[in-house]
Amino acid sequence: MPGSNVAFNRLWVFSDLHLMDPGTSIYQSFLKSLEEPDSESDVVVLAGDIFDIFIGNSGYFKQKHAQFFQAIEKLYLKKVKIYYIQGNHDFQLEQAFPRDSVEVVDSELILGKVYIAHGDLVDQSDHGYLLMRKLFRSWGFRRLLNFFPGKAIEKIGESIARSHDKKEKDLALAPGEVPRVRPLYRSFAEEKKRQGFDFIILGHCHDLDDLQPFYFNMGYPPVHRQFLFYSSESNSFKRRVFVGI
Ligand SMILES: [Mn+2]
Repeated sequence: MPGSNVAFNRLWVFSDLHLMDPGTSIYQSFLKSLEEPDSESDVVVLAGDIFDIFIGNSGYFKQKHAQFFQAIEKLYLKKVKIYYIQGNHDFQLEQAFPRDSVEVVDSELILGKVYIAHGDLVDQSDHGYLLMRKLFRSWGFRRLLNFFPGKAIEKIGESIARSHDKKEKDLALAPGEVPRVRPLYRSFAEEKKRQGFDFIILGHCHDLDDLQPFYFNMGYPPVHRQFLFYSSESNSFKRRVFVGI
């Protein structure tokens, strides 16, 4: 399992930012947050859907997100350990980062007693999505990506992701209504707790939810403006607010 034996004092978890334009305040605030980790006992986990679309390793995405790649390089030079758990908007990233700088993880990451996943595998009843996921992460799809320029991949990816998101939004919630998937995520977290994990972090469903002190869903940062921070000193996860957005 990726990451199992990593020792750390501080841990930052980001997901579901759905970044598009580097000119936006959430993008800049995220980059600002990446300036804080500064030693080999710090870990940064990018837990999927950091970008609205980032597929494969084409120069197009690297150029568009040059500021992000610079931030990653700075962290790497400070010996901060970085994991990227792929999401359903950002995948096929195995070759996207300079060697050794970022460890790309397929679906789940275990850091001692901490379990982190994007969360797109929690709802096992969504067979259509699960099949699509398998296809998009296949070797054959990776080969196919090589024939398309990054700009085209972005366009195609956006329309596929939109259709999936739209399906979810069709089930739009009334104020105060509990999302359909919330019990699924909670029982997934409770099962991981029974397996011995102290903390379970999930994203993907954009439901800002927690079962204190062990389960946290990342919510939807463009609306909720938050990420998660852990320190071994407090041995707890706290929600932190993105500044300036
Ligand atoms: Mn997702």
